[in-house]
Amino acid sequence: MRSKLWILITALLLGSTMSAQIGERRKLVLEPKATLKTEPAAWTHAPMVPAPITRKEQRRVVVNWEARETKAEIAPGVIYEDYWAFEGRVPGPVLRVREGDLVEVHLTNNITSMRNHNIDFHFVTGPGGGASSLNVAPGETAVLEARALMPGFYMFHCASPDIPTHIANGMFGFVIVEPAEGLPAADREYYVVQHELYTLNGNKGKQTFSMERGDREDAQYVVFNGAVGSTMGPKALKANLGETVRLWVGNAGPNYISSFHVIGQIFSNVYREGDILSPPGHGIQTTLIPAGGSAVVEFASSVPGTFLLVDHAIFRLHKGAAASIVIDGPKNGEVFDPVTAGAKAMTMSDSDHVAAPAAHDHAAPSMEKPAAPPAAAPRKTVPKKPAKPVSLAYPITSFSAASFPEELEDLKSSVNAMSGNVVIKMLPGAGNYNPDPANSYSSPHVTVRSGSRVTFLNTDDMVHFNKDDKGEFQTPMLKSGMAFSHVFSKPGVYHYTCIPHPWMKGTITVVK
Ligand SMILES: [Cu+2]
Repeated sequence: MRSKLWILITALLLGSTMSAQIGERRKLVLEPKATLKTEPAAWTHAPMVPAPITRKEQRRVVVNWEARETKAEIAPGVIYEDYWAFEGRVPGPVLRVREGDLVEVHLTNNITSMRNHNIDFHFVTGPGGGASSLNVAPGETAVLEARALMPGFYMFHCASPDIPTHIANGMFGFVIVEPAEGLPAADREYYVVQHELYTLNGNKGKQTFSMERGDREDAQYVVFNGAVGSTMGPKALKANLGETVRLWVGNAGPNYISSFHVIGQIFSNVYREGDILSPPGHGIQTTLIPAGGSAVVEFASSVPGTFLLVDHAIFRLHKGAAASIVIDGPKNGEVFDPVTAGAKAMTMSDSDHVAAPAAHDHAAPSMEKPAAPPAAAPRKTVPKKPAKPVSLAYPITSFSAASFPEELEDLKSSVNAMSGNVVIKMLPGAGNYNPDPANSYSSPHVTVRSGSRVTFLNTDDMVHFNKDDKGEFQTPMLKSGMAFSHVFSKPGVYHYTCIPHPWMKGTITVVK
């Protein structure tokens, strides 16, 4: 009797140990297919995300997608001729379903395609993730029904041979499978996908896929949402101060792991690898996203500004791996206070290059503010004469013509005039990587007559200094609001670049 009891206790203990090791299995009772109501599936193009699902029952959701071989501008002036896309865009759509839903996918391959295409859905339990069932020749349509069994944020991609080529050329998208109980609310949700492109070279014009570069894992471009600069400037993501921003971040690869980071933000929640069932990690600066995987990150900014989304394998910035989010709202000096407003950046200043007056927002010094160094600590070096007597730098406190120093009257002149003087503005945001010089300078390429004065005027909030390839001129460090002029006497083509920001390139052509 007693031994039987012990066997029972041991069995119970073993049983509990086993279930602990296995972990909690999620219970999902599937409603029979025949009883499910049917509705069109909710999907969007990047960077938008379909609204959260509020219904409480399983449905049959119908997706009608088309695979098409197309082309797109992947960087300024670079037309990629091998963009193969779901629903005409790279990345492909993000679909949002609920756990237990039956997803009915109709995939049509456009009649103009040159290849077969299909879809391997990572959310699908079944051979190939459905790829062989959905394999379609040009002009064909195939249908797959598959259940969303496990909540998560899943990639899908074409798995038609050669699989790497089809992924590299843009055939991917993502699926959100919401848990039956839903997700915590977020004020803003966006869909961002990183992937890299293997082109023959970085030249403008037509580009095609390079298998050799793909094999070497030597990408020419690393992009967010399909193209360099696709999610910057006027197309940046937007949110207000204090709003919870949830980014559904996919990494389509095909090769690179992403070290995803938002400069100037800390993720309050990270659902690593798209695991939205486990409690998220907190206080995370950078999260790894595997190729063919995802992460869901959240933050609520307590200060306004423009924040860059990057892959912190940071040289990829040069390949285009940047997007931005603009947080709108009033300044919050309690959290972030640029006390010296950039005055420290003038370490290379000399008496010819006077700093613009520091912008001071503060009526009274705060307790935390360190005492200002005496006389703003200008370096007491021997004032250097400008290398060329015709080159001068000026502080400009306002861009209104009335306040320009006499020598800068020419700022009013039109840009790129064949005769006379021109002004080249360093544009706001020029310090953020962008391969198109038109985003760095108001007129990156100018032609002037010999004897003309060319003025660089920094309207960006970062420091820039330019230099040409012939040793003709070098600007000092130009703070925001400062200008520098040089009179060109020798005809020639002067290629110039900003020393700290090498993508800021331009030419000054001087003719007789
Ligand atoms: Cu394909």
